[in-house]
Amino acid sequence: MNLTLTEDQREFQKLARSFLDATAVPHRTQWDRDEEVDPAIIPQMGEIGFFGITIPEEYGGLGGDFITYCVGLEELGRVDSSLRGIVSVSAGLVGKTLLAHGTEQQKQRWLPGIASGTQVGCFGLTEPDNGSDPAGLKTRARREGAEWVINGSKIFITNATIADVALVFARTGGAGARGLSAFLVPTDTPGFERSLIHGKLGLRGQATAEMSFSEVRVPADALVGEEGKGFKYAMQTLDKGRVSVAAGCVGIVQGCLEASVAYAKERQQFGKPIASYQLVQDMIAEISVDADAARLLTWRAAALVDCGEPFGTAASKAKLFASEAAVKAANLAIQVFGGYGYIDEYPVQKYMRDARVMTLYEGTSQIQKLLIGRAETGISAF
Ligand code: COS
Repeated sequence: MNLTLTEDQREFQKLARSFLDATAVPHRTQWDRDEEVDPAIIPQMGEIGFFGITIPEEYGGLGGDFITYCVGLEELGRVDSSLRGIVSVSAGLVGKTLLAHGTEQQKQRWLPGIASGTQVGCFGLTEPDNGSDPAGLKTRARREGAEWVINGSKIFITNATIADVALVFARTGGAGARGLSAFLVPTDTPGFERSLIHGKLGLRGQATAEMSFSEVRVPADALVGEEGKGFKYAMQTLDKGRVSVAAGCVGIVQGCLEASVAYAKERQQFGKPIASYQLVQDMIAEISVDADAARLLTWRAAALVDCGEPFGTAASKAKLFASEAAVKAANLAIQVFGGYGYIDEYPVQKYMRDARVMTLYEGTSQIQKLLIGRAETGISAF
């Protein structure tokens, strides 16, 4: 595994950083207050390549590798995790499931739009009663002639209100993991309602919503892959999703580091910059080591993806470590900033609020530990 970036990856990092510094940094506080990023930035991010990095050229993407994708997500996380989430869900969870299991027609229909950021996808797995345990989800799809008819509801769905298409997991068979199937449902299908969730602690610029399905009819060819394989597809996709969350968390840690260093060198107390105090350097050193450790775990998982080797446990380790590191780094950064860290003139309180969900979604820290524990012992504790 290469521990440094290639020339091309560095170029992409530079491009991503300068784009985000110019178009997102000046607005992220206002987007956070307004609970909405400017939707115009989504196709602009598409032009830079954030959505299309790992989508093959024949579907309008760049055909790049997973490490480059992680580099892009780190830069997004460094600036605004709401933007990172929009990309991770649309290009990642939806795009990657389609690439792996969609028909040629489904790929042609949706991937070019997703790759360019002119169309957005959302991933409908979580339900009000099923978060950590998606095998028990209750949304149903029944077959009627040439159609599937979907009934049920989903919650905490990133992108739901801005999405053109939802990848919906629904029960087509009996109880448990083998009874689930995946469907592509255009969001303008009659009976499909979405309602925005307000008042989130973080990720405020990103649309998070409930979705409900009342006799929603889709054609037979809306089924993705094979009937009864939906749980497996969701788990495979979430393995990659966890690497992408980890990459976004690396960005949060890096952002906390850069903000803390800059502030500590400028802020004077007792007649000298606070960066000259050992206890402040202690906090900066903690954040710095965590940034490197989280990045290396993330790149290791991404490198395994690129080599086509098993990466699920590496993904869980990266996601567990990086998400916990992001919460810790944001907390330390606020400590470095003192009272100024508590107001939104500076980014560190937003890092704290955005980081907090990272240990919850795409598998809680506890789920990651159980997956790592199962891989180590061969014994399932759930
Ligand atoms: N890749 C491919 N297949 C997988 C898989 C993976 N990562 N994980 C499980 N499967 C398969 C298993 O091989 C098994 O297949 P068979 O029925 O053919 O044997 C099937 O799926 C059931 O697996 P398992 O028994 O492990 O399922 P569980 O219900 O015990 O899964 C965990 C438990 C905790 C792993 C799972 O429910 C999970 O990851 N939960 C967290 C979900 C999550 O992240 N939610 C947040 C969503 S935010 S979008």
